[in-house]
Amino acid sequence: MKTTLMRMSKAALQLSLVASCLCFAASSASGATQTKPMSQDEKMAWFREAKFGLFIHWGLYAVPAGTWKDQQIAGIGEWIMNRAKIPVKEYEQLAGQFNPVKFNAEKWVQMAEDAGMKYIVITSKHHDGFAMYGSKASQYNIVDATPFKRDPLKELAAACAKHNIRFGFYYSQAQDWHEPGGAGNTWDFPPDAEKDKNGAYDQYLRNKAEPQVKELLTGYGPVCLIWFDTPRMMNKERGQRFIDIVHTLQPACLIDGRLGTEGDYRSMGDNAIPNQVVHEDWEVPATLNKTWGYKSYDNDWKTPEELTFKLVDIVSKGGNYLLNVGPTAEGLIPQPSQDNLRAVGRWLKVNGEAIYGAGSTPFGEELGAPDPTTRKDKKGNQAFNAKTDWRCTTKPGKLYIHLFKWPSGSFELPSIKGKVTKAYLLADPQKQTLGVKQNGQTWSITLPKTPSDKTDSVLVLDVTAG
Ligand code: JFZ
Repeated sequence: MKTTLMRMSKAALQLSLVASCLCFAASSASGATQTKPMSQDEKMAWFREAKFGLFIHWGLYAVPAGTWKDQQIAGIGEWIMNRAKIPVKEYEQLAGQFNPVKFNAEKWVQMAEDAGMKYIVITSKHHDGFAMYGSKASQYNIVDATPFKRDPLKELAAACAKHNIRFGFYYSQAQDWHEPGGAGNTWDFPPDAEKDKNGAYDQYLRNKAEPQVKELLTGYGPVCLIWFDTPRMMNKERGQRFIDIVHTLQPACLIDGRLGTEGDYRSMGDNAIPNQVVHEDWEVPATLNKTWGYKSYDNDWKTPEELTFKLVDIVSKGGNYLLNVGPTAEGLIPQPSQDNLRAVGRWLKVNGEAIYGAGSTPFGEELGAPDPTTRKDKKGNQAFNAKTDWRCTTKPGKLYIHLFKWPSGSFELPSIKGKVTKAYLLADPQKQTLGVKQNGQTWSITLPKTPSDKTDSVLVLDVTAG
């Protein structure tokens, strides 16, 4: 070791010290040591604690904002190139108009923090193929192709590090409508099946997608996860190449459930909250209105009450909520998005103990039940009659009963094996004990007349193991 050190030039030595510090920083952030590989539980620990993340869909599609040549284009905003079948040469012109001078990484991250969100996932490249960071692998990127010239992902990475919020990237690995070999663009280029067979798709993967994922994993500090999506033509071997890149460069980085081959957790369908508890790691990506990328005329906002219910509902079923904003081409997060998220954050400030790191419900009857008839839901599955009066989240020795409908007089707890030793409202700074009556294995908790929160009053029950 000594001789090797001596043989190294001063510059090389400095470089290697920097490299080892970076490596240590990256792994210590997630609790691993360099010698012992992380267990899956260690790797998932932050995700299981976090529960609530901010998704950001931001790209050139924010410029047309849902309207192309005076026509409002139906569907989600970031799909406008595809829905309006805009030729690559025309869509590329948007880059020259993209100058989000009001973008302020600090403000975005502060908003996520105010909302009580613990991680941020931003589109580094969506299906339109435009990289929202300074990429060496493709000139079609925000630094080289827009008047803005800045790398917002660098600025966000720094702000996240400062605020102790984890940072990850959405990356569209398969669909790339800008490249002849990428999947999805059949209006400028041949059908996908042809690209698959003639090698164009693999060429795109090797020359653009794989190098770009490497860039994202080397230039932006610790990356908490990569959110791959729509795995068209992603077979096991192609998926494995991405897995190898992630594992080699940042072993602690999680892979979502849409790579096309197994990831670290399950990604549910968009806005699709399961009816029952799911006993594995999972996440629901969801919108605040009806679009991911900004659309100027989509004002169909979910209310703070709905968002709080969905967050609690998801946590009570064992999952994470990744909730999206679509910033404008000026670089601003729409005000209703900010207001509604901050309202959820105010509830979390008081009630976060019942969310962060909390586990799923031990009950289930409060979630609802399958419809007894043969009625089908919109997706053709057996209809489910959801109930919304209350939900339950848990921690060792604690049941958190989320009361969305305040019962008059008392709350009746379904059968449990253990004993309730104390009951109080989470919003009560004095933790004043509420009356508890046992009737066999069920329990009745006496409640005050008025709820402690107009949306979700959390009743805490200290319980002994049965
Ligand atoms: C995708 C993207 O195409 C879309 O633009 C957005 O980024 C969203 C988060 O993900 O679309 C999907 C992918 C999967 C499902 C639905 C929409 N799904 O499994 O239900």
